[in-house]
Amino acid sequence: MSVSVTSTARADAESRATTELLFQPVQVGRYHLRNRIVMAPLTRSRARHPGNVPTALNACYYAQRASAALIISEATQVSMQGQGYAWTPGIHSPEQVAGWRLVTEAVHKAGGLIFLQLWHVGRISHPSLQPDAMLPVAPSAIKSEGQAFIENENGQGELAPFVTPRALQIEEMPYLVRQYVHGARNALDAGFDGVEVHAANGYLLDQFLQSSTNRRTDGYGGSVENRLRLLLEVVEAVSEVWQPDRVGVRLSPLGTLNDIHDDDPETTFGTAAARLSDRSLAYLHIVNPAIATLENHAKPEPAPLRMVELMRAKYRGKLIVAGGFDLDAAEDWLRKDRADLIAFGRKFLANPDLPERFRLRAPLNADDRATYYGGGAKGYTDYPSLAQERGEQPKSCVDDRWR
Ligand code: 8OZ
Repeated sequence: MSVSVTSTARADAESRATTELLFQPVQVGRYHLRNRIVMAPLTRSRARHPGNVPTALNACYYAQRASAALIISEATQVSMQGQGYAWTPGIHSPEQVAGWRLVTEAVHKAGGLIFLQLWHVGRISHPSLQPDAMLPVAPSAIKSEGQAFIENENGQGELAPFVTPRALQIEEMPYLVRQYVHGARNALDAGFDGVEVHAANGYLLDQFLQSSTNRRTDGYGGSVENRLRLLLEVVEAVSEVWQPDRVGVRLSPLGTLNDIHDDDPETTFGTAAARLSDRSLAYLHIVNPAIATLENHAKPEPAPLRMVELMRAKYRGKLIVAGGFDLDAAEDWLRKDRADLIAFGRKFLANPDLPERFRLRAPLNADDRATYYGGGAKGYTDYPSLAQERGEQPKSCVDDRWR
C-alpha cells in the first residue's frame, strides 16, 4: 500500500514537473542543457596542500552533483599571484591540471557538464600567499577592510589583516591577461567543457570595474569604458582559446562584498552588460542583487530589482542568476523572464541530487556552515541523496588518494 501511495505521489510530481520552467531544456552557447538548474561556484577550500591540487575527493563531490544542467567549479586561481585564500585550487601547475582531470572525468562519466571558474583575487590576498611573499596587486594602492584567510606555520587556517596592495604598472597589464590565458589553456587540457571568467565579488576584475577601488588615471581607470578594459581584454583572450560559445562571465551588480562599491552602478554594470552582450558568449551570470530580500521572503526592494531588469535588458544572451533561490522563487523568476537559468549554491552543497529533489518536491537537507571551508569528506561528500535515504548504498567514490 505504502509503495503504491509513494509511486502515485511521484507520478503526480513528475507530471507537474513537466510544466515547471526549471525543467525546460535550454541552449547555452554550444551546449543543449536538459534543464535550467545550475550549480553555482562554491569555494570549499579542500585542495591538497602544498600545491593546491584538486583530488579524488573533489572529483567525488562534483560527480555527485552531475545532475545539474551545468556545474560551475569553485573559483580557481590562474596564478600564484591570483590566490587569496589558503587551500583553494589552482589551474596554473601541471599537478593541478592532472588533479582537475580527475574531476572532469568523474563528472563526464556521471553525465554532467562542468565549466572552470577562472579567478584572480587582486588585493583580496596576503603576502604569505603570494610568490616570494610580495605584496598583492590591484588597480590602485587601496587596502580592503577585513582579513585574509591564510595558512600559519603549523599548517592551520588563520585570519590576517589585508595589506595595502601594490598598484599595477600599465606595463603589467598584458601579463595579467596572459595569466588568464594560461589558466584557460590549462582548463582545456584538463577536460573542462568551458570556462567562466570571475569578475564578481570584489576580486581583481571587479576592482578594476567598480569606482571605489580604481583610481587610475591611465587607460584602465576613470571612464567606465576604461574600467571595463581589462575585463574585455581577458574575455577576448580567453575566447580565442575556447571560442566565445564556451565562455561565461560572472558579475555582481550592486555587490559590496570585499569592501567594494561603485558611485554609479547603473552606468557601470549596464555598460558592462551591453559590452559583454556584443561578444556572443555562452552566458552572463550575475550574483542576485536582490538576494537579501529573497532569502527573507520579503518583498524585493525596487533598486536591486531595477538592476536585475537593467542587466536583462542590456544583455541579449542567456542570463544565469544566483543567490537566495528556493524552487518557488526560481519558478517565479523564470516565469517573469528575469533569468534563463537559476544557479543554486548552498542548496546544491547540501543536496547532491538537487534536481531530483526539486522534481519530486522532496524535502531538502540543510547545509552546515561549520563545514563550508576546509576539512575532508564531512560536510562535503557525505550529504545523502534521496536514493541513500531510501536505503540504497552510496556510489563509492571516496578513496584515500585525496590525502
Ligand atoms: C567565499 C569564500 C571564499 C571565496 C567568491 C570565490 O565570493 C569566492 C569566495 C566565497 O566569489
